[in-house]
Amino acid sequence: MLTISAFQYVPPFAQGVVRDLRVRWALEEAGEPYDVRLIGPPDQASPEYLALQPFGQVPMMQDGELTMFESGAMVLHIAQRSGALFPKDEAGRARATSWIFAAVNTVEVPLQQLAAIDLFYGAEEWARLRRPGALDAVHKRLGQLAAWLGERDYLDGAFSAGDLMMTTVLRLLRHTTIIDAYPTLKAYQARCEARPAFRKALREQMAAFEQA
Ligand SMILES: N[C@@H](CCC(=O)N[C@@H](CS)C(=O)NCC(=O)O)C(=O)O
Repeated sequence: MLTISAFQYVPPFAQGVVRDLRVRWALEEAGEPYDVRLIGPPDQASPEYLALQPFGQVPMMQDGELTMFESGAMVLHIAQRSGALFPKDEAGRARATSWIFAAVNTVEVPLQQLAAIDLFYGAEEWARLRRPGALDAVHKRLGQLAAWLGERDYLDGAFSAGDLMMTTVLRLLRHTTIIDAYPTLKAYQARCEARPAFRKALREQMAAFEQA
């Protein structure tokens, strides 16, 4: 059976946003069962794990002979072969791929920078000085995303892997109320997170932390 890696434990601020959530969600949407290999810091630094995930991060995914890293690549892989998360037509699939990359490359970067300032470096002087600029960068991207979304329910037609990735990226702001300034984005995030596959993926990630 397909296996993904996830952390045995993370502090509460990270619970529910660790990036294996994306892959779990995609697998739930695709109806693919999976095993989870729970790891901790010693595993991350081990030669055995580094041979599977070059950066010692989670998630890693093993599917038969295939080993993958990078959550965006995994979600794309699952979407391509299941059909559950991708439109049927070639152009629609290409556009959904654009949204996967937009989520991880264009939107996640500023949101992650703000989250790091707030959650890891809040007490540092440089973080206090940098935060206004980082916040502006977040508002710029959210404003553009909200403008694109308009009155649509999803980014491009029906729910796709692009929406899945974008929703998990928006979750990086959950320690703030920033999303409240964008009611359509907030409703979009809630709409995607209401999907049974998301609820199940989140429950599964949290279950490991509760056990730990
Ligand atoms: N671009 C990678 C990022 C993975 C990542 O940042 N994973 C975090 C958990 S959410 C991690 O393993 N952090 C520990 C580390 O970087 O050492 C992906 O999307 O898979």
